Amino acid sequence: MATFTVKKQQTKPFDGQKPGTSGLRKKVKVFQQEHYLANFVQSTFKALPAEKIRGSTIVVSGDGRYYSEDAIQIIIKIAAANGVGQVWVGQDGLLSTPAVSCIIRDRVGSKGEKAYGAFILTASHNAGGPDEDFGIKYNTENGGPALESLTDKIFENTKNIKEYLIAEGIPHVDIHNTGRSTFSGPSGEFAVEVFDSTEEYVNLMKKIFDFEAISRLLARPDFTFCFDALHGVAGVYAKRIFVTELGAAESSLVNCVPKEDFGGGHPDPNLTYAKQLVKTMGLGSPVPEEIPEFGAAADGDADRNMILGKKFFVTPSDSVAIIAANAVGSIPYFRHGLKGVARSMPTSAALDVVAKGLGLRQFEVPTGWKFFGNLMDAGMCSICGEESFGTGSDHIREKDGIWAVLAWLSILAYRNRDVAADGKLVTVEDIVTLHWKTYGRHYYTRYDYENVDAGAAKNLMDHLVKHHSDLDGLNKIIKDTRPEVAEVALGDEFEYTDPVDGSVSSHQGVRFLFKDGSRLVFRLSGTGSVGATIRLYIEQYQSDRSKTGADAAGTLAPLVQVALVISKMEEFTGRSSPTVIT
Ligand code: G16
Repeated sequence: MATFTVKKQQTKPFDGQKPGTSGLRKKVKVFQQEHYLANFVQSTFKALPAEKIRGSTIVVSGDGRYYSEDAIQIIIKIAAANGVGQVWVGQDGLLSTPAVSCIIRDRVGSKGEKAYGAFILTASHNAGGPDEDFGIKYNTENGGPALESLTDKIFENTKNIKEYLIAEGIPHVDIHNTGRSTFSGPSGEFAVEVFDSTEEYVNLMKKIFDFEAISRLLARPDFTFCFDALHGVAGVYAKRIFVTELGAAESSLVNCVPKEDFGGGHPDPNLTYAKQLVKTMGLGSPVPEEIPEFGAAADGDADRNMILGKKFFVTPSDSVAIIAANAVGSIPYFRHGLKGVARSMPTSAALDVVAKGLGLRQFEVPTGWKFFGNLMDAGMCSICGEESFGTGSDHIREKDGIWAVLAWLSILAYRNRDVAADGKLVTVEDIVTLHWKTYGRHYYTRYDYENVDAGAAKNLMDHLVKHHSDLDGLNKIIKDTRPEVAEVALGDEFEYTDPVDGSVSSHQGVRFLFKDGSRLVFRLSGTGSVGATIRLYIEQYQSDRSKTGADAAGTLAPLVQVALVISKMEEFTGRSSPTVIT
């Protein structure tokens, strides 16, 4: 057994190591600076109780993006030096974000240990490669992202760090073959265990869903299926679940080999970046002759998802509402009912209408999956979702792309359980349009202005807040711009008081709530790595069941125009159009 010693390495603080909406995301070149990653990891260990770290098990893995293997080796050495007992690594360093959450909650090691926390190496949907992004985030014992109280402590530590602990004598650990390597250090044995990345997660999915029912759906000659992993880590799980377990054709999987640069693409499952899938599903041009009935994509770390039907896009806000409305009958895990539902503030209120209809508790939280964790731990919420293509449930404490696809396949399987009288398949579009007829429709779109000058973005937000103190003036501007748009009834900055621990999160987005229920929300993204990204969320509710089939872009055009005028978007940013529309 190799032995190691602990060295105190002198270092200096780096600016800007503040974790964003979901961890620290920067260009690879920033992370490659000597001591940069080590500083952040040491600052994290220092923010955690020493007695919990001593002898603990920590998971370290991610979406396999460029720099992951180097980062895993560094973290192993710092963990050993800080007294961690063992590090669990998914084979090849791969674990999706939802699989990490599952591993923390469910995996029991050979000696009966459970994981205490995890470093997830991902910048999610951001591009990868030597000139692109890397990221790291810490997840806690409940399997969810660290709460603000912890990330604030980590950030404080990064500002004062003078030294970190690192093990000397641990060689490069093989993370490509499963097995256990042990080392002897000053405080006893330290181990690195490399294990199959899919097993626990697949077992969990089998407990939640009726795999036989989904297999029967996939076997129908009139049901065709397509899944695009955008070269992210979802490919590993997709092969095992959709092909091996559920019998889908291998050819239904595209871009399912994980690549460290995501094949040069942007692993973001939306209408702009999932170009190949969008085309396959008949939403681009030219329209293919054969279009699958169901298409889905996931992002780099497989926590986001996009659901498409034949020539049909399901907005993420509708997706979570529809899953909630259909869960009890379609998904065995929910057969005893839902404890409640939750959405992030900018997500459309489609979920609220379902909650009201079903008599469920409903919560509106700030953007960031971490805010759902407390509700779930307290047994207050079963299903939640975000407009940013995140959907999930209390089976883990992260959003879950593969879970969302299985949820949709379950709903389709349930709706098609008996062959319809006319023999026709109930499609994704049928399910969504029926939902609108039952609950009304929230027309919804999001405009992103990416990589805007940070100062200009701040000035725009300050300008918007000023409108709050002069609603009469604001309503005059609106009337002059588009008289058909309703008046603003309330303007504020969203503030959330966590009903479980009472913590308060302020400045979580600038809101304009209109008298007819429409909403405009402006936020600065917390997940970019350069400059600022302004997000503009636009929503209009149509309760008249006969008017739910209109074109979304046309319906929302007046409200969009109002948003651009009241924000002076072009004046502040110099941008005449957004970089991404979803
Ligand atoms: C993260 C969070 C999500 C959040 C999203 C968007 O997702 O986990 O809860 O909705 O960022 O954040 P922003 O609007 O601040 O960019 P991911 O998939 O990037 O980890």
